Amino acid sequence: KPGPVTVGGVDLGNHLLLAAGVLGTTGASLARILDTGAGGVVTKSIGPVPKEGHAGPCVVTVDGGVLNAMGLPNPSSEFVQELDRVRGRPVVVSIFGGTPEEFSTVAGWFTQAAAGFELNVSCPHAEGYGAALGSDPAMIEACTRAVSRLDLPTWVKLTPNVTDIAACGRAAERGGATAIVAINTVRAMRISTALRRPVLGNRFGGLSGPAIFPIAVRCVYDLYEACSVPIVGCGGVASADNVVEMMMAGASAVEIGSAVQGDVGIFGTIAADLYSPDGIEPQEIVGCAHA
Ligand code: RRO
Repeated sequence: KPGPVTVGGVDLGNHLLLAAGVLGTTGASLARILDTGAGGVVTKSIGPVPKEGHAGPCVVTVDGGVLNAMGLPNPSSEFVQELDRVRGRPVVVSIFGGTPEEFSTVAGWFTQAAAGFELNVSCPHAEGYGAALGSDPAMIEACTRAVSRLDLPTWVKLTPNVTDIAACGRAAERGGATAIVAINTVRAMRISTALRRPVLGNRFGGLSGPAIFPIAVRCVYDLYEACSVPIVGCGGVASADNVVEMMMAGASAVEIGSAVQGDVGIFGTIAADLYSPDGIEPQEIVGCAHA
């Protein structure tokens, strides 16, 4: 059994967290995933106003992963009540906004309930919120500073849909980020040849799952060289060996999303493999592939 670990200011039960997404929309779901062996959980992203999300289909299984365009559905400030059920547990609240002021407003609602924040500057299909903001280092820095001011751990989740992810990581760090999370989904599209139209209602969306694991490893590797704060790896992780590989690239903790949809017991399974008596010592392998 691993001891507790602290990553980017957040005290975790182990190195494995639920990634932001649909499994983080209720307090009951977050509690259940913590009970299955996750060392921490990240909520579905919460924004400045309630949002219904895109018209369906919003989630489609494709070769190698899952394509989604949920459209940032969230209950906004009402979500605070959901967190009553997980008070005192390692819950990182994912937040988004279009401006530094909006990020600051949303974060302010959760200062009592959150163990820390994860700033979502990386949704690949969000009008006014995702792509433009997340590829602009000056905006990343300003939004990060608006939240890090509140003196809670401030993680910043980056998009892979940029030429220079290291520049985005350095910008978050200048803004006071306590950890960098990489990656959000990869901008992608599938077309139904039978229906002659895109499979997603929104036409394009974000790809997650095993197909993006090599992209995530490359991003974590780049960020580890560019940044001084810890890196949290995310993207296609589905096994203990994937966790070890992410750590060798430079991740101090790892988030799992799509693989949990297919197997709600996966945290217990991976933790049992990872922390077996003949398993690895995470503190010895983080970044070892850079030697
Ligand atoms: O809600 C979404 O459609 C969504 C978000 Br906020 C995100 O950050 N990443 C993603 O793939 N989908």
